[in-house]
Amino acid sequence: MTAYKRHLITAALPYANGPIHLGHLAGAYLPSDIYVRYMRLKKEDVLFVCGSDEHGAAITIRAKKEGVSPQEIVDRYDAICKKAFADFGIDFDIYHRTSSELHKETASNYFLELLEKDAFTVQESEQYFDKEAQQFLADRYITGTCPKCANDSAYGDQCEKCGSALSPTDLINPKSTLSGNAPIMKATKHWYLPMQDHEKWLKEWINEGTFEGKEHHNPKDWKNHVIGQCNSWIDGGLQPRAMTRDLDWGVRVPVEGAEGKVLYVWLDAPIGYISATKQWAVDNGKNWEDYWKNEETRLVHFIGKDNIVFHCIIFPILLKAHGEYILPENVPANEFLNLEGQKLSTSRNWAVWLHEYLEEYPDRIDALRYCLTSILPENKDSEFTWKDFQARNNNELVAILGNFVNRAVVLTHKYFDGKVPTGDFDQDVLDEVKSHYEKVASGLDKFNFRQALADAMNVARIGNKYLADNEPWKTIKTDEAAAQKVISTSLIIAEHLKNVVAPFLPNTSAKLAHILNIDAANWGGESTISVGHQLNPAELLFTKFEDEDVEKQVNKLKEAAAAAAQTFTLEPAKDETTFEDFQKLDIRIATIIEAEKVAKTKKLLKLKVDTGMDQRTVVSGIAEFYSPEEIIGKQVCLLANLAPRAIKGIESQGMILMAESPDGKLSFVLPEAVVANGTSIS
Ligand code: B3M
Ligand code: ZN
Repeated sequence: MTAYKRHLITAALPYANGPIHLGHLAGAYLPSDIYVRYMRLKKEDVLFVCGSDEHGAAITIRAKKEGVSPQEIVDRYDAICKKAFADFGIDFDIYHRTSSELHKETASNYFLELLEKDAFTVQESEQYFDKEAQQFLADRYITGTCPKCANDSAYGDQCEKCGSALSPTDLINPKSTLSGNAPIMKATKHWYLPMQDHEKWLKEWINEGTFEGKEHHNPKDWKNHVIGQCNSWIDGGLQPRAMTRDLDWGVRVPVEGAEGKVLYVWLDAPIGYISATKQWAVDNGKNWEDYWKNEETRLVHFIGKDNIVFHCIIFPILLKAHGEYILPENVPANEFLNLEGQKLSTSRNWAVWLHEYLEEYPDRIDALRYCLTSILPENKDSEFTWKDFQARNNNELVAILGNFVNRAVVLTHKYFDGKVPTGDFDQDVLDEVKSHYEKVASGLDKFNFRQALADAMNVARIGNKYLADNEPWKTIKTDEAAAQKVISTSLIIAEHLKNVVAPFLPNTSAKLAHILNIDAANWGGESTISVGHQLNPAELLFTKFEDEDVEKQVNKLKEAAAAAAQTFTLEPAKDETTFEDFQKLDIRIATIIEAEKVAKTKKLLKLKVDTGMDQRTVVSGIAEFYSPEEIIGKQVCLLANLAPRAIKGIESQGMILMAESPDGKLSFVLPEAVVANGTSIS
C-alpha cells in the first residue's frame, strides 16, 4: 500500500435548495471537520473541500414551488449554507459553487475527455414525458414505488429509503411531480455510462481493495454498511445509466446535436470536488493535479448513506474511465440522524436549522458539536432529542469538563495568585492522561468519532477524580507541598485536555489555551506549563441548558412543522346542510376485533367490528397507515347505517370515519375516553 504524502478530504456538496440542518452536520460535515482538524494537528498535508451543489431537479423544483428563478434559489441558499458552516467552525479550505464558470468548464471538459475515451454509448430511447408540462421526467421529476423496498415516494434516480439507485422505468406506478399525471413515452437521445462493463473491477476494488492488480486500500477499513450497499447494488446487476438530461438548468452538454440537454447532476456534482480543488490551487499558488492525479494522495469522501452508490460506484467509474485520476481510499458514510422520534424533513419542516441555532445560541457551538459527535449515526441511525442534548451538556460538559478546569484554575488563583505552584508533578496520573492521545488517535483513524470523543472526555474524568481523591482544598492546611503538587498536576492535565478535545471542541480548546495562558492545541506535545507560569482569570467554559430551553425548542419544532403542514391547500368548504340531514347519519362507537389485509390490494383492510348491536364486516382503505396487528382492540367511529357496498367482492357494512390530512395521511377519529360499543355520536 502507498505511503501517502497528502490527503484530500471532501464533504458532500449540499444542494443549495435549503439551509443546513443537524442531519447534514451529523452525516458528513462534523465528522469530516473533526477528522481534518486532527490531521492538521498532526501536521499532515491535508486539503478539505466542499461547496454548493447548484444543479439538478432539487434546485429547479424548489424554484418552481417558490415561483422564483433557480438562480435566485442557489444564490440564497449558497450564502446561507456557506455562512452557517463558517459560523459553526466547519473549517473548509474552500467552499466552492457548481454554478461557477470554472466548474462548468471543468465538468464540460471532463465530459469531452470521457467522450474521447469512448466512455459513453449514445442511445435513442423512449423516456417518460409529461404532456401537460412538456418536459421529460427524470430524477426528482418523477416518483413512484421503489421496486426494491416498496417505498412509495422513491425518485426517478434513487430511493432515499433503501439507498438503491433507480431509473425512472424501474418505478412502479410512476407519476410526474410536475402535474401529478401518469407520464407518456417519448423518444429522446442520451449519453449513457455502460456501468455493466465495470462490474468486475468494482467488485475487486470494493471487496479486496485491489485495483489494476495492485493493493489499493484495506477493505477492512471500510464500513460494513458501505460495502454491503455497494455489493447489493452490483449484485443486482449494473445497468447503463444516462449521464445527460433534457433540462435547461445545468452544465450544457458540450457537443453538437445536444441542444436543450445538460449533464446529469451526479456527473456534474462530484466533479465539483475537482473544480473546488482547482479554485483553491489558483488562490493558493498550488497545483491541483497533485491532489487528483498522484497516487501519493489519499482521497476520502465524507457523505451520508443516501450518497453511497454515487461515491462508491458511479464516480469511481467516471474516474477510472478517464484514467488519470485516483480513486477514493475510503468513503466513511454515516447513516441517518432522526429528530425527536421522527425523520428529519425539509419539506415537512421537521428540522433544527443550523443558522437558526447559531443565532439563538452563539455561545453553544461546542455544546452542539459535542452532543452530535456523541450520537453520530456511524453504523446505524441515531436520534437527536433536546432532552438528550440537555443531559449531555449539563451532566458531561458542565459537570465534568467545565467543572474540572474551573476547579483547577480557581484553586490556583485562590492559593497561589494564579501561578503554577511547583514543578513537582504526579507522574502516574500524567502517564495515564498521556496514553489518551493514542486512544483518541486510534478512534479517529478508524472514523470511530464517538469512541474517540469519549476517550478525550476521559481525560477530564481522570482530572476530576484526581482532584476529588486528593482534595487539595483540604491538604493546603496540613501539607502545602502535597496541595501544590496536585494543583500543578491538574493544570498539566488541563493542558493535555486542551489538546485532545481540540478536533471536536475547537472553541473550548482555544478558550482553555487562553485561560491557561499557553499556546493553542498541539498533538501529543510535551507540556509547556512550568513552575511560576501565570494563568489568566478563570472563565466558565459551559453553562447549563435549562428545562425551559428544552421545552422552548421542542415547541418551536412542533409549531414550525404545524405551520408547514398548514401550507397544504385545504379542501374548499362544503355546501350548507341541515340538522335533519345530519341526524340521518347513525354514527356509533365500535371496537375492531379482527383485521386482515385484502389480498392483491395495497390500501384495503378487511375488519370485523363489534358495534354493541352486532358484529359486522367493514372494508377500510387504511392499510397504508395501519397494520392489522396494531389496530385490533382499537375503538373507532363507524357510520353504521351506510348502505352495504361490495368492495373487492367483500360486502362492507359501514364505514370507519378517518381524519384525512391534506397530504392524504389517514388517522382514526377516537372518543377521548373508552366508551361502550354502540355509543352514538351526535
Ligand atoms: N447534493 C446530495 C445531497 O445533498 C448531493 C451531494 C453531492 S456530492 C457530490 O444529499
Ligand atoms: Zn427503496
